[in-house]
Amino acid sequence: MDIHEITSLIKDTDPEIFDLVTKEEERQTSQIRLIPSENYASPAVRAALASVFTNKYGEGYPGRRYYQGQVNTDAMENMVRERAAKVFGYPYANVQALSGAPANLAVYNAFLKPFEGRIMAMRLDHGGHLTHGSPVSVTGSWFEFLHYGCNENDVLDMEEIRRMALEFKPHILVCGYTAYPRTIDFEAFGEIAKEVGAISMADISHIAGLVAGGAHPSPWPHIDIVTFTTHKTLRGPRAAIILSKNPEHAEKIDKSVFPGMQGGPHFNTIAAIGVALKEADSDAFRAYAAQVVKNARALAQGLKKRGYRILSGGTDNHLMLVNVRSTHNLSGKRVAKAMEEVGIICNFNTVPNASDRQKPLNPDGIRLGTPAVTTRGMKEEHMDELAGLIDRAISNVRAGKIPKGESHWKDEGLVKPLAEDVRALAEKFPTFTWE
Ligand code: DSN
Repeated sequence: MDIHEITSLIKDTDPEIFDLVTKEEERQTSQIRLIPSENYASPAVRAALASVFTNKYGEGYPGRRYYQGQVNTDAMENMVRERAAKVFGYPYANVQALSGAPANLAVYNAFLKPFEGRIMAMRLDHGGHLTHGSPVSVTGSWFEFLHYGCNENDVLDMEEIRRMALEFKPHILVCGYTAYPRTIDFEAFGEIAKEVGAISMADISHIAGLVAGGAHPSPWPHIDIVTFTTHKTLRGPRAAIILSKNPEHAEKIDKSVFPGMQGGPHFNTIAAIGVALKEADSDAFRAYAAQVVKNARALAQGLKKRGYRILSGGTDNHLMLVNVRSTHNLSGKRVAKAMEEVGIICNFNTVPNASDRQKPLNPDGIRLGTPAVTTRGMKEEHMDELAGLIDRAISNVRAGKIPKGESHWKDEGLVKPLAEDVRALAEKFPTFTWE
């Protein structure tokens, strides 16, 4: 039985959900997905999610559960922890956090008391994350945050970060971002943390697959605690891993995840993490990770030569930010919506050094990434073709206020042929291609 047959089991029981699953599969196949935090999990990962492990409860950790019947779950969770440790080179791994936000909160909760802890992290509108102390996240109200940002060249200034850390004296210094296109200097972050007596933490959710595949430097041995989601470049299920270097930290983190923040682990998801880690520990995955970066560089280059402003001038990883307000007088939101109409899916995003019109829901930029298209087998030459398609879409979007009921396209006649060309490129690359 293949994954499509498993999906078809939904049909008789629940035709409405089956219909939406089928439509979503068609959408993911026919459109070009450039959201850098999305990917295509393999059929094996998806099959593990659908496995009998979903039927089992098991609060606690292997060998220390509150339920009987753990012979297979204990063996499986231990195996997944060992795989995580092997792939990332850290001795301790917690694989129970349900996703990235609870993983980050679990780390803060492991080491700090609410209303007493000081944390330093990147500001959200420069590429941080909600859980890095945004005022709308509990992290921002439970802990005192100081935020650093990018300099006028859209990159991190390690001297400035060091100066801020010496003054603020954080208990935890966070690096790792959701919208930063450049290599993170984990060694420099680790040294600053040591100098100020902080725990260093890296949220490598976006680049976990690149680290696993050797396409981005590893946080090991510079960073104390590493958190990441497993579904982005790592191409696993929607879940998270927390790595640590020393046994005291590992014990505190385990206690903070359970019983501190969660009940029973999702064993089917943990099994799927295991499958993803096994896939990641392969030459095929290392080639994939390298290709993700090559493709991102080629896409950035293709857009640059067509006159687009790529923040920081390019990319070292899987993503790029494009400031469309500065070149086309368009908001990122209008561009992202226009691109969706022709089948290219990205997300609008705040950018550093923005105009004074930038707001979170109406930012100056869009964020593009290559993990999903690379899984489909696209290479550098297709990135140039894609840049051309993106340019045809953006060049046809009207700037300024559009009267109600009027199209946001300059020429509506150009939309259908463009959508057909996007679909034709997408359909040349079936999903789940491995090479
Ligand atoms: N910040 C989200 C993203 O990068 O898409 C994930 O939490």
